[in-house]
Amino acid sequence: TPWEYEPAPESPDLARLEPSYRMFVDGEFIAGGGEPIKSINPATEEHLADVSTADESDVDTAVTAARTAFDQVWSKLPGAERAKYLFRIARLIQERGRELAVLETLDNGKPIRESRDADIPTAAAHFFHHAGWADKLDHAGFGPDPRPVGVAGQVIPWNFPLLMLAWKIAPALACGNTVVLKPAETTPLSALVFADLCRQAGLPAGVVNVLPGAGEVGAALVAHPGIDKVAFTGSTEVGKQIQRTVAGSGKRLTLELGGKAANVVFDDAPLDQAVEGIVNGIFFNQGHVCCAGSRLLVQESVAEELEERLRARVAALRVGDPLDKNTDVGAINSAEQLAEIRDLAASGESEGAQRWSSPCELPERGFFFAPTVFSEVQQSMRIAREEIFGPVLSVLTFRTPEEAIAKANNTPYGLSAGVWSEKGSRILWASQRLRAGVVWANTFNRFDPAAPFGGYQESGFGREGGRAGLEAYLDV
Ligand code: TXE
Repeated sequence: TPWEYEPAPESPDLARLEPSYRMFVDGEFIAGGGEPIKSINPATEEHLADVSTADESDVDTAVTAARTAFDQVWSKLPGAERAKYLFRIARLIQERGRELAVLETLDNGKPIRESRDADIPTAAAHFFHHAGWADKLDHAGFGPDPRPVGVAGQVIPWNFPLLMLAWKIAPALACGNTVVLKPAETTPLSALVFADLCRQAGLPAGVVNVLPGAGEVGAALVAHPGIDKVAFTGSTEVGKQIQRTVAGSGKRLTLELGGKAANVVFDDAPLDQAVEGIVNGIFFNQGHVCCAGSRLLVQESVAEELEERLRARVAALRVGDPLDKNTDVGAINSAEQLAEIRDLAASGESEGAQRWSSPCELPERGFFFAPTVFSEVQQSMRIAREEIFGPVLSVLTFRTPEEAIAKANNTPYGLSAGVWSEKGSRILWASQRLRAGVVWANTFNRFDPAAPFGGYQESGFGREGGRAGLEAYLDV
């Protein structure tokens, strides 16, 4: 593929960590008026860098810069010219892939193998994919004279900092919009290196602005009257608040929120392959994944066998130093998130589910949680209903395919699902009945920039990726 690149090194020096980082507005790195963030490494609790944050007046300055860049430069460029910048950005993500991968791992806690092989290359792939759209919008059937919406205010979470940025910024720029982006407070660093990379690509000033800060900065951005389109990925609770804020304002909105995906294993499934998919589904990125397969639904006749193989596999996962390229499960991103995971796991025990945790040894410092599997889970339990956003799997069983579908759909969410079976007819039957934006068959957590991603119900609305993803950034 065009986005392969050399592996990242193990040395943290290559992250080129600066002692302090400033926000990026109108093509310049400037100090913000907010209280600086002390960014820490969740795997060691060591201080990584100080990060300047925005206040309300900085939000205003950034939105004004984005508006000027939109009116005077970016919306006037032919699509083929915008494409060149997107290609350049994609290439620079590859070229600076080692630096970005190490930085992402330091700031987020995810294993270097994942940032190196998944986050960074997929972010580059997103820019390549959208570069290809920029000069074809007139011919892609969007309707007459498709035009950019204007200035996009984008708020992203901490689980895939650079990748979520790519999902948001690449389609916005391809369609001719300009952007003010707020990264999550615990993971602002890769977004600021990305800003540097935009400068390196010669992107005109004001086209991309990055404002680090806490939720209030996001709230001020979303509410700013100069924003035409809001894109948010994060918790369902904040998504609902944002929906109320923008109601009646005429702003366009897309929301990508939480999930509680069912991974459904039928009795004819290839069990070893399913075990790999279940492990990937819930332990990839420490389970900090909105589409994580957090509910395993397994047909009763194979449940015992599957659970036995699953525990043996989970016990072999290497948990610990995220910079070690052999690590499978890294650090939980923050002390707050760790406390939430512990709380939900404790509720599982007190509500009567059987808890099994991997006998792995956890590092003494840093935020770690042993991969955990709950069996004998009932649908009414919190661990079966609430998003845990951590390395915790809830196992439920079913007897008939109809019961599997009913249980899988018994959730207020609807982001993703998995089906495991040797029978194509059964997979099609199930995928037509599962109420989820993405259904994976005999695999899990596979992403492609050409495939639209997004959910139903409380998982939000709107799609990111592919042609459907561009609709959010175009007026016809
Ligand atoms: O999310 P928040 P948090 C879920 C997951 C997790 C829980 C809490 O279950 O345990 O949410 O995580 C910004 N207006 N997901 O607290 O607060 C915030 O600064 C505008 C699922 O981290 O939603 C950050 O940049 N913005 C999810 C971003 O919103 C606001 C990924 C997300 O933070 C804001 C993350 C406000 N009022 C968490 N308040 C997924 N879908 O993948 C906060 N923010």
